[in-house]
Amino acid sequence: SYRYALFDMDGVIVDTAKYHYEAWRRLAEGLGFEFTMADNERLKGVSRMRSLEILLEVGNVKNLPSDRLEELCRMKNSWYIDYISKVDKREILKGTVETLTLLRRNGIKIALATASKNSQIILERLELKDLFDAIIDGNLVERPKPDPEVFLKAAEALGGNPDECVVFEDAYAGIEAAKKAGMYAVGIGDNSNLIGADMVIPGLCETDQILQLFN
Ligand code: B16
Ligand code: MG
Repeated sequence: SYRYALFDMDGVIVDTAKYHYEAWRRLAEGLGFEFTMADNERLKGVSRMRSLEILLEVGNVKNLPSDRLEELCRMKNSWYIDYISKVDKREILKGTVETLTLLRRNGIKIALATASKNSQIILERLELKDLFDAIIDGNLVERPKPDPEVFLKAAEALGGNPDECVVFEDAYAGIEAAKKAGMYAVGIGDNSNLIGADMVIPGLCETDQILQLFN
């Protein structure tokens, strides 16, 4: 049975997607095109540079030199950090603290497994750090989701085998990564976006259903 729980961050434990969107929208506006909320769906779970590539595709902006791409990523991130440096506990998604606390009480080891390079500041602001036995974020992985690296590293940090791990993910790229890692994948959100998940639930507020997986 399952002994380890791996949680994605953005969209699973905290509602940061809107800040990512606001920063990308601002960048697109500066470049002279519109970037909609529907376009933004494609960026979920995807690395910062890959997100920029998708955004530029939407705006039909081509052939920028790599130093310009780096500069645009830096601009986006500095706005994003401005936004998240003000977040507080109200932005923790419903059920997160209860579910993680109960899992811990049942002896389940817990890791954060996120593509974000900003996990430290977010966990500090939300005072969630103590709920995790290991934190693997975008600073520690080379290959972004859908590559399984982030989840394999998280399992290793907890001392578990992939087939003992359950992954909680809101992005299609993350579900793909979890399945490639050989783990059980729980999709968070809407069924239609999360093809391939072993189970889909609306959020971590489904505490009973989640705990059952570990019995
Ligand atoms: P950063 P997750 C992902 O976090 C986000 O879903 C994605 O939109 C973002 O581009 C990526 O982190 C990188 O984040 O720019 O903060 O390094 O869902 O894997 O927790
Ligand atoms: Mg996510």
